[in-house]
Amino acid sequence: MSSLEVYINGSFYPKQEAKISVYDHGLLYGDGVFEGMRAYGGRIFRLQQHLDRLYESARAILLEIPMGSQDLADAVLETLRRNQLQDAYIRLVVTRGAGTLGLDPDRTSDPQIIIIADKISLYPDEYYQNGLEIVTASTIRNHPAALSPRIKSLNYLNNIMAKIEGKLAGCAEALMLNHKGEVAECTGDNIFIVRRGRLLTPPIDAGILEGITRNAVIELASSEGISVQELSFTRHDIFVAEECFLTGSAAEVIPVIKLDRRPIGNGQVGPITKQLIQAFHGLVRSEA
Ligand code: PXG
Repeated sequence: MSSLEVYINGSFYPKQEAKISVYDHGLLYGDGVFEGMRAYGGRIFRLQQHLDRLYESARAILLEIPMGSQDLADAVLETLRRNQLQDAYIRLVVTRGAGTLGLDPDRTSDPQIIIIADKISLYPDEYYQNGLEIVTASTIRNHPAALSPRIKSLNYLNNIMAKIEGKLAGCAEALMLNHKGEVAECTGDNIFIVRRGRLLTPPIDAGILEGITRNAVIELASSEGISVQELSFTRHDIFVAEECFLTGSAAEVIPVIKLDRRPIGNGQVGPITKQLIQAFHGLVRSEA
C-alpha cells in the first residue's frame, strides 16, 4: 500500500513529509487540543460528538479553530477516503501554532489543524477474552482547579505518568483517582463497575473526560434494561464489585478482572460485561 497521507491545514502530505514548526506551541508547551476517534466500515463513530468536544476543548483554552465544524468534518472524511481506510483510528489535532519562545499564546499565529488516519492498533485479543489487570496509580488525575480534566488537551503527562506506573507493574492500564481519593478513570479509558446488578460509572464532576464511548454504553445499558447510574465511588466499591470494564474509542469495551492484584468478582469476565461488549459491536455496526 502507498504511504499514508496526513492532512495539515487543507493539504495532504506523505507521512514522512507531514511536518510542522518546532516553534509550534503545541510542541513547546502542549498548547493545543485533540480527538481520537474510530471509523467502522468507512464511517466515523459519533463524529459530531467528537467535533463538539474538540470545539469545547478549544474554547476552554481560548483557542479559535480557524475552520467551521462542517468543513472540519469534511476534512476528516476526506482523509479517511484518501487513505482508503474502512476501519481506522483517526487523530485530529489542533495546535496553538508557531510563535516566539515564551508562553504567551498571543504571540503565536496560524493554529495547525492535523488529521491522521491510520490502522487501529488494538489491545491483544487475549485481553478482550480474558480481561485486563489494572493497578491504582499514585499519580492522581488533574485537579480540576489546575486544569479541567474535561479538556482533551495536548498535555497528557499526568496520564502518561500513571500509564508508566501501570506498565512498571506489568499492567496495560492504570486506575487514576481524583484529588478526593475517589475513582476517576483510567489513563485513556473511562471505568464502569457492576455492583448488586447495577451498572455504576463516576459522574463528570468526579474529574473525568466525558467519554463518547462511555456515553454510548450508558445509552446501551438503558436500552438493554440494565440499571445504570453516574455515582462517585472508591476503590472499595471495585474490590467488592461483581464486574468491571473500561470504555474508550481505542479500546472500545474491555473487561477488567483484577485491580491491584485482587480479583474482581470471581476473577472472570462477567455476564453484563459480555452483554455490553456484544451490544457495543452491534451499535457500531448499525451506525456504520
Ligand atoms: N478518559 C481519558 C482521559 C481519555 O483520554 C477516554 C477517557 C475515553 O474517551 P472516548 O471519548 O474515547 O470514549 C479518553 C480518550 C490511546 C488514547 O492511545 C486514548 C484516549 C486518548 C488518547 C490516547 O489509547 N482516550
